[in-house]
Amino acid sequence: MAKPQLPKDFLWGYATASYQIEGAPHEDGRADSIWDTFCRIPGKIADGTNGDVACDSYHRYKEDVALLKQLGAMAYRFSVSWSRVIPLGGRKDPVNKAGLQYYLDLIDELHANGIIPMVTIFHWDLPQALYDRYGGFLNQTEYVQDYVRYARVLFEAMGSKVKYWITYNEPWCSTVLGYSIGQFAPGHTSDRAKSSVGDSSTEPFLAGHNILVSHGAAVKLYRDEFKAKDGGMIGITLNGDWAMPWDADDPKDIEACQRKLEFSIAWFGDPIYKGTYPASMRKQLGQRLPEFTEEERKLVQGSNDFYGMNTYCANYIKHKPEPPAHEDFSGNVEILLEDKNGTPVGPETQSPWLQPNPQGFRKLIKWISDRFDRPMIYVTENGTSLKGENDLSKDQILKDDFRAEYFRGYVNALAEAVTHDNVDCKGYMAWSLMDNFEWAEGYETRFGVTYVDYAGGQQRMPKESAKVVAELFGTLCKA
Ligand code: GCO
Repeated sequence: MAKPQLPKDFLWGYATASYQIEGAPHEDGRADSIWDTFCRIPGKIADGTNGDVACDSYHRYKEDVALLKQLGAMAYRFSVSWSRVIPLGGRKDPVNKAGLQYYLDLIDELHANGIIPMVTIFHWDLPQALYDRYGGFLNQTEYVQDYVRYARVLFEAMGSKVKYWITYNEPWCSTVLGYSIGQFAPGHTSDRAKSSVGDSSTEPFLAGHNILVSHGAAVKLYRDEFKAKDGGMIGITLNGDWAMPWDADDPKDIEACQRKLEFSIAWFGDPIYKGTYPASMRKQLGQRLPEFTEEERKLVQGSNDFYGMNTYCANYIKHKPEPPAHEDFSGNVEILLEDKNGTPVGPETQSPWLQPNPQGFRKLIKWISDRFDRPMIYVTENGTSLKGENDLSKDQILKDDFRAEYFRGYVNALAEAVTHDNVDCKGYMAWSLMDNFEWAEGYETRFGVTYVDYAGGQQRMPKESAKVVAELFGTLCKA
């Protein structure tokens, strides 16, 4: 059997997101995003923190780029804060030149250091004004136009310098966690929101539908007006983790795994690659799942130049008795960390939902490749926290065995998938360049290959995993 390897021109690097690293929430004209306001609600963030300072990357972007260079990264995936660029968000609201300039400077700094930018247009931080005005994602007429205008501002300003565009990061999180159970901003649960149009069992699907249409509309704009001259690519990033049957001998658990993958990944992937929602979702949700009009379908189907894949772990999946609960978002399954015999998915980490399982990664990327007819894939996030990292000594943190081992497992599994499973993967962005604000989990949970000393002057110190990632790609990318 051929030795696992990756293409010579394989693009590897690191990912971050604006609200998780930038800080400076009100500097140079930036207005609140839904995450700024969400963090002010007592009890929403585990340690009561917020992104007001985070890694201070608004002021330290040159240091961040120097760090990327030091780590040998070829590419950097970052996101733009919409409310920095258009503080009030809407299509008639003014563009904030200073906010836009921050990203232009960052991109220039990356190019000056030979690092390729990959820009995420939206990574969860919706301008608060758009949620207040019309409920954000819930109002298709308003939202799609506002999003497309925001995308236009970025394409016009940065298009000649950016070859990789991602319309959305993980719409599943924005919809289910943000518009149903209230775990993520805007913490929308229909009973407390003025702007509700349904209830918390329908609104996530409506929000998801409108996100898909706005993605399609932005891709159309890019293809019509920018792609030929700028020569870039555009796609969406979807999240989902591998599903393994709780009882490997029970056909119902095996079927439940497929449903789980469909309710997370194919919910957004099928409309883009096949023009419809998955049959399992239509069956379970009936009229609560919107239908695509012909016009919407034309925008959405075929709208990916590449598939952005985020994944972290695997789960055991057990079927639940019929009928599904009304407020079910997972395909009527139970998500477990041990199988029937008590075998865990993998070792525990600091994140309750994350137990590493590298072979699950290989199976998942193959599942995605098969389901969507072998799309070009970029892994846009993959990484791990580790249990109790905050309580370790600096030396132990930098030694970083656990995370190093995670990347060995996952990157080798990726090379196996590319070499043996006919998967077309062209790049990999590890999450994350540095420790940062981990959303509802605050700063207790660290995901960086670089330690950030928040209290000690924001010093950045590369951990062992950063070295291991560079070595892995150095060895594997030789084809
Ligand atoms: C995600 C987020 C990241 C998280 C990471 C670890 O896309 O889920 O992009 O922002 O920090 O996944 O939980």
